[in-house]
Order: sequence, then structure tokens, then C-alpha cells
Amino acid sequence: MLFRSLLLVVLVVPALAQDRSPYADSVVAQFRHAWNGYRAHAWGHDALKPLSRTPHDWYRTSLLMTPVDAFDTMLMMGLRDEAAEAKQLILSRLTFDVDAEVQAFEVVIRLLGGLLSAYELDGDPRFLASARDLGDRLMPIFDSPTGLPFRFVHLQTGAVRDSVNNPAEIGTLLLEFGMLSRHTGDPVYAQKARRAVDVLFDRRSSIDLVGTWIDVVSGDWTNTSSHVGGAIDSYYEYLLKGSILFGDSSLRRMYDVHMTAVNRYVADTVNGSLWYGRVNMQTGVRMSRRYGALEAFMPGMLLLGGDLKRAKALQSSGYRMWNLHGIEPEGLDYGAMTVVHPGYPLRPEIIESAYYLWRTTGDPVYREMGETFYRDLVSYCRTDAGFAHLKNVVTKEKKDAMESFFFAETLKYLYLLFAEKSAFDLDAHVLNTEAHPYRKN
Ligand code: DMJ
Repeated sequence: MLFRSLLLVVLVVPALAQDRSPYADSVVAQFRHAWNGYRAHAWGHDALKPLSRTPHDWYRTSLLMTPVDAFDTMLMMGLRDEAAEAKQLILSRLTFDVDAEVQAFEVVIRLLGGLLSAYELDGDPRFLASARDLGDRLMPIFDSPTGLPFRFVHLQTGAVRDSVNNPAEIGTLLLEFGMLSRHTGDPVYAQKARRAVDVLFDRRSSIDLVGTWIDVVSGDWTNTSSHVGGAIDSYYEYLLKGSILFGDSSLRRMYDVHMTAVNRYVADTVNGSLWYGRVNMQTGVRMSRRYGALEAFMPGMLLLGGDLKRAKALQSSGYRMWNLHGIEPEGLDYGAMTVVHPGYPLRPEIIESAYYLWRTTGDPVYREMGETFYRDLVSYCRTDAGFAHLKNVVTKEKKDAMESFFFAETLKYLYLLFAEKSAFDLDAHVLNTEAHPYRKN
């Protein structure tokens, strides 16, 4: 009997690793449901408010956040009609010649990233022209005395503001500006983004950590809390992904310098479970035991960087965090196992990590985790017109918002987790921090 079960495992597990789970089609149906809500109630706007069924725009004029973010997911899911209508909307209506002061990071990862991947996947040069126009309008952010970018720029006047910026918003321009240079042949975009990263790296502390806020005019840190959550997270992610996408070993060395310090000071083991909390960047002294939905990207990044052991351990901790209330909170005190920030804005990171782990190990436990995430999302967040954020993961009270990254990332990673491996050639691509794929060469 034991022999038969073992034989079954040996025969079935490798086959399963290639299989498409029935959940894949179910995720596509949920994507359609959310897109139909956007179509019916928010067409041409940035996003749908799924409870009031009204549109939401970030600025005075819509920049089509949802269609641009959603387009490559549609192509991956084989939703040809939806992709055709999204393409038509984007190419006929999207303009960056608007009276708006935008947050560079957000438009870079969602719009510049979405347009670049649309260009690679679809081939229409109008996507690249639009990406270049946006890139040119963003360039004034780099005109600071240090070369570190400002946070906001006016798309028509080029006026910049907010000299205090953070590592994530400084470092997470590397892939998009690098790809813009690759596709246009103009090196200036890559050079500016790379210089910003070099300057930031040089501002690291003597123990090789970065803080949360830095003044781009003086180069001084204004907040010295060091962690792997929002405001720092994708700086580390882009050092690693930049090294892979551009074959740049110096970026890999920078990543390794930081990860050695992060694993020494920021990593924290409580009752045998691995977490990453908050410490002072200069001393390494622990400031708090906070982990959350954003930090949950970390297992995926650790895995991509070759650290399978920590990736698995941290994903198990994240899964405990999720199961505490049946859906993960924005902030958890992992010492007391209590919620400190109760919202859930449909974030993808824990699913992204499950995808990388599944894709690499083929261990069914990661698909099972994904099934839990998926079922809970549908149970608690689905509405008649789409999916809604939760104000509170304990009470499950909803909030009237559906971020565009729900289409770009959350549903894409769920789909890829359940689809057959060949649905997307991860080995040939790097996914940006918004899950937009770029070809390695
Ligand atoms: C996305 O816009 C990106 O993944 C970003 O790096 C972090 N926040 C959201 C998703 O949670």
C-alpha cells in the first residue's frame, strides 16, 4: 500500500507540475467579471469604484490606469476581444499632454511599464511612441543636485516637487527607463535611472542598510527606519531584476551587499518562524515587529535571488498571517500576532511569491496556498460589479475601490499559478513590480 502511494507520488507530482488546474479558467471568469464592471460603469476612466459603481480618476484627466495595467493580463489569458477593445481605447484616447502633476513611481510602474510590455507583446509602435512621450515628460524628475529623482512632476510644465523621496520610488525606475532606452536606442533614460540608483546605494549606512525617506536635494536621510515594506521594497527588487534583465553584475553585487545586511539585521525569528521587521538603518537596533501584505513580495524575491530556504520559511509565515483572519492585513505585529493595520487593498504580493515558489519547486503546497487565497478573495471581496478592497480584514467591511494592480498583478499571478507552465515563459522574461513582462533580450 505504502509502495503504491509512493509510486503514485513519483508518477503524479512531475505531471501535476505541468498541469493546468481547473482554477485557471475560474480566475479568467473572475477577470471578465471585474473587467465587465469597469466597462459598464467606468469606461475610459482610471478605475471603477465597485460598490457605488462609479468611476474614479487619479488626476483631473484620466490616464486609463485600468486598461493599460490590464492589457497584458488579457493577452496572457487569451482574452482577445477584451484586449482588442482595451487596445482601441488606449490608442485612441490616451494622452500625457494633460494639466496634471503625477507621482512618477506610480505612472512608471503602471503606465510606462504597461505600455512597454504592450509594445513587446502586441508589436504596435504606437505603444512605444506613447511610452516615449511619457518618459520624456517624466525626465525633469532627475534634475536635482544629487541626481536622486523628485517624487512628482507636472506632465505639461515639467515642474517638480517633493524633495523628500524614498528608496522604492527612487530605485523602481531602473527597469522601465532601461527598457525605454533599449527600445528607442536612446541611452539617456537608462543613464539617469541608473545614476539615481548608484547615488542611493552610496548613501547606504555603514551597516549597508537604507532608510525610508531621503532628501534628494541634500542627500540626507530624514527617516532612518529600515525594512522591506512599502517605500523600500521594490528598490531591492529592481537591483535584482535589473541584474537579470540587463545582465548587469554590478547590480547583483549591490543586491547582495544589501541582502547580507537585511538578513543579518532586519530578519527576525520568533518562535521558529522567519519574519522581516523594522530596524534603525545606522545601528541595526530593532524598532518594531511589523510585517504585512507589501512585505509578502519578499519570498518571491529571495527565491529569484537563489535563497530557497528563506523564501520557503517566509512564505509559511505569510500564510499564517493570511489565515489569522482568512485574509491578510496591511500590517501585522508578528510578535503578538495582532493586526496593526487592518486594510486589504486587493494586494498581490503573497500570491506572487506563491507563483515563484510553485514555478521553481513544483511543490503542490504552493498551489494549495493559492487556492486558499483565491477562495477567500472571492468570498470576501467580490461584489456585483467587480472586487472591492477591505477596510478591515477582521470585520470584512468593504471599501469602494478596485486598484488597477488587481488586474495587472493579483489576477495575473493567480492565473499563472494555476495555468500550465507553458502559459508564460518566465525564464525568458522579467516581470516588473506591477507584473508587466519584459523580454530578457
Ligand atoms: C503595486 O503597485 C506594486 O506591486 C508596487 O510595487 C507595490 N504596491 C502595489 C501592489 O500592492
